[in-house]
Amino acid sequence: MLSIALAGKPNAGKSTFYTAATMADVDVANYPFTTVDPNRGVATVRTECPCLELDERCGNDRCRAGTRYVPIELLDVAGLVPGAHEGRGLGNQFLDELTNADAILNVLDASGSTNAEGEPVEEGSHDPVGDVEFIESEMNQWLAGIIERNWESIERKSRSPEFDINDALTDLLTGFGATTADVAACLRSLEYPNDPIQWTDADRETLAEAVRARTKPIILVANKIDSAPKATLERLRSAAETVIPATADGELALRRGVEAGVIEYNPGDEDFEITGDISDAQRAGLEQIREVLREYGGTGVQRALNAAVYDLLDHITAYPVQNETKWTDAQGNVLPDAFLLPAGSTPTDLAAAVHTDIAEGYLHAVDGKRKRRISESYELEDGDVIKIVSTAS
Ligand SMILES: Nc1nc2c(ncn2[C@@H]2O[C@H](COP(=O)(O)OP(=O)(O)OP(=O)(O)O)[C@@H](O)[C@H]2O)c(=O)[nH]1
Ligand SMILES: [Mg+2]
Repeated sequence: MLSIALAGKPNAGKSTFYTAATMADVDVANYPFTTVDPNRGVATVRTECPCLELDERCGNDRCRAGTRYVPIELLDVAGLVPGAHEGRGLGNQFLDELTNADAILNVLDASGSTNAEGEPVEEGSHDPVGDVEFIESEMNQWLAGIIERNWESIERKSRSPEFDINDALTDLLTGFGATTADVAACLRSLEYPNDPIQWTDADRETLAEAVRARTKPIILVANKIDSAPKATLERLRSAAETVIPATADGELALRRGVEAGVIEYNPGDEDFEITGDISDAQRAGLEQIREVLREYGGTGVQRALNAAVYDLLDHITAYPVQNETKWTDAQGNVLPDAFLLPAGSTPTDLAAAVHTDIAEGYLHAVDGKRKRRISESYELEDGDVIKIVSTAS
C-alpha cells in the first residue's frame, strides 16, 4: 500500500490531521512531543468511482454515491526540531520512521502560534515561512550523514575488480526506499568521479539531496488556516511550489459530527449539512468551520492526501473485475477493488498488484469501458476498469 508520512515541527497538528484522516484515536495536545511512538493507520484518497457510468451506483463500502475512497497508509511521527539529524529532540528516531514513506506531507503551523521548537507562543508571533525549508534540510543532512559514515566501506569495496558504484550505493540506500533505477538516475543527473576516493563532501551532499528528492518528495500543508492571516498563506505560497491550506481541527470536528449522526459530509466536500440536534455552541463552532471551507474550498485534509498521491507521486486508480460487462467479481460485487498504480502502469502491473499468481498466469486483458482486448503494453488510464484473463483466475 502507498504510504504517506506526516512530518513537521512539534505541535503543528500532525496527530490531529492523522486522527481526522484515519479516525483512529491518538494523543493530541498543545505541547511539543505529544507523539513519541509513531502512529500508523489507513487513510484514503478520494476519486470519482467508475460506477457513475453505470445505471446504478456500485454500493461498495468505500463508495458514497459515486465518490470513491481508496486506501493508503498514513504515518504520524514525532515532531522534528532543527538539528534533528544530529539527534536533537527525537530526531534520529523520527527520521528512521520516515524511511517507509513514499511521500511526505510537511505540516506547518500557519497560525504562527508555535515557535521553531513547537512551544506555544502568542498567535502570529512566529513566522511560519521560516519553517518551510527545515524538514527538507534535516532529511537531506540526515541522509548525507548516513552516506558519509559508510563511505570508508564503499572506498574499501572499490578496490575489488567487481566494484560498481551504483550497486554499492543501492545496497546502502535501499533501506531509504531507493531502487537501483533511482540511484542510477541520481548518479546520471550529476557529475561524479567514478572512483569513490575522489568524492568530496559536497558530492555526497548533492547525492543525498537528489536521492531524498526522488524517494521522499514533500508538499507543504499550511495547517491551522482557521487562525492564520491571509497574508501568511500568500507568503508561504511564494516560498514553496505547492502549499495546501488546511484545518485539521475542522476536518476532525466534521468527521466526529458524521460519526455522531448529526452532520452529512463526505471527506473532501466543499460544504456540509447539519442534520441532527446540536447545541447552539456546537452550531456556532460548525458555522465557523463552514466559513473556512467556503474560503478555501474544503478543510484541505483530503486535498493534501490527494495531492500527494495523484499529483506528487503521479498515481492513477484502476479497478480489476472478473466480468467486463457488469464490472463485477465472481460473487457479483460491482467494482469490488481499486488499486493505486504509478502512471504508465500496464495490465501486467495491475495483475501483479492483485496477486502474484494472477500475474504469473497472465494471458491477456480486456478494457471494460471500451469493451476491447488491450495489449500487455497498454498504459492504464485513471479510472480504467480492467478484466485480467489469467490461468489463475
Ligand atoms: N486552530 C487550530 N488548531 C489546531 C488545528 N489542528 C491542530 N490544532 C491544535 O494544535 C495542537 C497540536 O496538535 P497535535 O495534533 O497534537 O500536533 P502534533 O504535530 O501531532 O504535535 P507533536 O506530537 O507534539 O509533534 C493541539 O492543541 C491541536 O488542537 C487547526 O486546524 N486549527
Ligand atoms: Mg503528534
